[in-house]
Amino acid sequence: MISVVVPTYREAANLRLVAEAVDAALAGLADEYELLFIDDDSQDGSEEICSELCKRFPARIVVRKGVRGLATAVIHGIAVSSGDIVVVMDADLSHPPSAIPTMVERLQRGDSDFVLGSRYIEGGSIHDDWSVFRKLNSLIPSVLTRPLCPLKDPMSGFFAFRRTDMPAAGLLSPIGYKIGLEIYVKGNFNDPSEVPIHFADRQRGESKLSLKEQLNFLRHLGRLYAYRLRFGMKS
Ligand SMILES: Nc1nc2c(ncn2[C@@H]2O[C@H](COP(=O)(O)OP(=O)(O)OP(=O)(O)O)[C@@H](O)[C@H]2O)c(=O)[nH]1
Ligand SMILES: [Mg+2]
Repeated sequence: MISVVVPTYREAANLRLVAEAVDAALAGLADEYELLFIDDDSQDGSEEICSELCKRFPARIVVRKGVRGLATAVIHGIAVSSGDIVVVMDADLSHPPSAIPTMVERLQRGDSDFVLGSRYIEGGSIHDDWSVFRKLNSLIPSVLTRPLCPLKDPMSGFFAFRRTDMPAAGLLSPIGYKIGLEIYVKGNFNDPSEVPIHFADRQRGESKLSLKEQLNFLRHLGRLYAYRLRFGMKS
């Protein structure tokens, strides 16, 4: 079974489109799938929309009350999902579900143990009207993480791995919005790989990426470096 874990906060306008696109990509595969929205009590109609969606798709919504945070939502979603393969993606349709079959196939064939949807390898792309600021905002953290990880787009929130390689919950100290990197650094991964994606800009709903989150990312990175210096560098 493939578990697709999608953190959501005020994504009511996107849920149906995500469910349809995931179903179009995965319904034909030999493995079954489940789609989990991990919602931080958005109160924007997301729950009602999901109760309709779950009649048509193997989808459900898990609502967390009194907590907020993308990273902890993803960890919670992984914990309550049940597939042997876990895929994490955003709800704003930036990540193309059509890439999931390739990601899953690599894991199943043993070609790779951590597969990332990547903007920055050959064949990958971003919308060509990104401002210089937005590009730097995406590239600088990638450069800062290079010693931790050989991947070209380590900030990507679109990744897949086998549940058995997930780091123990006690090892994780999620802050902020980049959890894929932490799972990679602390998990049992030796053969990471990237699948090129076109990263589509969000069309509906609002971005939750704030300056505070970006500063949090630097704190998070400091912790990951401390972890690696203690337990040895991986790459
Ligand atoms: N559960 C939960 N999900 C969140 C939270 N913050 C963001 N998300 C979800 O995480 C995903 C990524 O958030 P975005 O706002 O798109 O952040 P981003 O992709 O870095 O920024 P943009 O490029 O502006 O889209 C989306 O599916 C959000 O709904 C949160 O506090 N809790
Ligand atoms: Mg986004």
